[in-house]
Amino acid sequence: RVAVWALPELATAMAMVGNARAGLVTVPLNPALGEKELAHVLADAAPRRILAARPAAVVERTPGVEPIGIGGAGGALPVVEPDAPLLVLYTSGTTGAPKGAILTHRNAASNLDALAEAWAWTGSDVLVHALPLFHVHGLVLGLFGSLRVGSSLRILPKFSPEAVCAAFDEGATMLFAVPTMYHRIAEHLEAVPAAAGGISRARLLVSGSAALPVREHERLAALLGQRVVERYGMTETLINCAIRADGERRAGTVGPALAGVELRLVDDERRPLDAADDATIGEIAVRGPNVFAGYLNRPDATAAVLDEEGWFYTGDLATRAPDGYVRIVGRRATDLIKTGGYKVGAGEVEAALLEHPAVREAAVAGVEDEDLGERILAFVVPREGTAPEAKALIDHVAALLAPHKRPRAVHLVEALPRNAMGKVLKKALRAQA
Ligand code: MCA
Ligand code: AMP
Repeated sequence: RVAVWALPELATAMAMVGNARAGLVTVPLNPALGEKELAHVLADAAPRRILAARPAAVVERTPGVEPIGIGGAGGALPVVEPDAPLLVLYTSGTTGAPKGAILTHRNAASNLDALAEAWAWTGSDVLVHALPLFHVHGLVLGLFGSLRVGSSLRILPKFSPEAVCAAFDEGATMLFAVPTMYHRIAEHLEAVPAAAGGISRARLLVSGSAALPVREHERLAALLGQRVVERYGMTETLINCAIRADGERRAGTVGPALAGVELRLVDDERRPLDAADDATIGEIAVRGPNVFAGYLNRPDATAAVLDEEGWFYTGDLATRAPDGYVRIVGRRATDLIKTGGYKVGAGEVEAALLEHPAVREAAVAGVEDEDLGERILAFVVPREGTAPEAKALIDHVAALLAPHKRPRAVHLVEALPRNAMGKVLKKALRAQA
């Protein structure tokens, strides 16, 4: 395994492609990762090298493994087996530190070929995205997808609606973005209607990583004169469902299962539900060449989500229409938060807060947010004689984990509401917020 300091730069793409061709496994590192999370990833993945565009700038952050620069080198390439690992991508769970999902060459190749077919994605496309290169959306779909299909790619190092619109004025044809980005694009187009010229002629605008609310769909359709298509995926499974370029663009749905992906709804005992009535709710289970090879060093966690027949249990709750269109209605774990398209476990933020000397107890919950989908809130019982400032606690989490995991607000409380078993009542906290 070789880690790559995943700055949005050409050198990062070179390093990851080079690793893949050489049969090495890339562990992308979010350059904004806090010290605690970075230490966890380095200890868990134990990379032999860290490749960085500017190694001198990160050497102090990676004790134990010296970062080295990225450069060209010749040499014969080995034959890489399809089931060889390609990536280890860290993803949050409800409790504990993030787990490394192992994705293989076959996972990526099969999924990208199915997506290219569904979206009529070809070498004449110019894809634009401003997504980070350390998660599936920006890395596998955006970067590897463009390279596999042969389309051009414009990576915007920092998202802004202006930069996205400018890319379309200059000939981009496709956009991959999270709902927060679409929300900000809509705000921008309402303020500056003339900016819609290029983007309204886009061939395909794709949203994913979190639900795009129906009202946002309609608002975008009115502003752009075309509908955004949604697709649904997960780090462990890549993309499971997608609305096709030539399919019906039904707001609030993520389309049918992608070619090659078997999908079913199951009940609480994981028994298949036959219903395809757009009403019966079950957990989504998937099977196919898209399903990952397991979590690194975590056979227990792998066994909890992947059964012996190869079915992966997503934790997402959905209905299915007679024509196979899937509508996601919620998720099983209330302690998983999706904010700006990033998955954050409430438990990891609580653990980080508890490391602050002024924190006696902490509870974290996600509440609905127009821009981020969900906003992270923290409820803290301070230690006696202390009155920690919200900003200090927020910065503490940003420094230990990553800025996107920081609470957006902290409420100091005298006690946390608990049930008879002593479990914190997150619903009561949300209501209080
Ligand atoms: C603010 N900042 C701070 C602090 N407060 N930094 C340190 N400490 C603090 N206390 C900084 C942030 O680092 C950032 O800096 C800036 O202030 C703005 O912060 P924020 O508001 O958090 O960011 P944003 O600009 O609002 O980001 C919105 C975003 C982002 C661009 C939509 O959330 C994003 O890129 N989301 C994509 C997530 C994604 O790719 N998910 C895919 C997962 P600076 O601006 O300098 O950085 S894969 C997946 O889910 C599956 C497979 C799927 O289906 O796709
Ligand atoms: P991650 O662990 O970051 O890979 O996030 C995967 C999760 O994001 C899924 O399990 C879903 O809960 C959510 N997700 C991804 N795409 C969509 C979508 N189009 N609609 C609703 N939820 C989505």
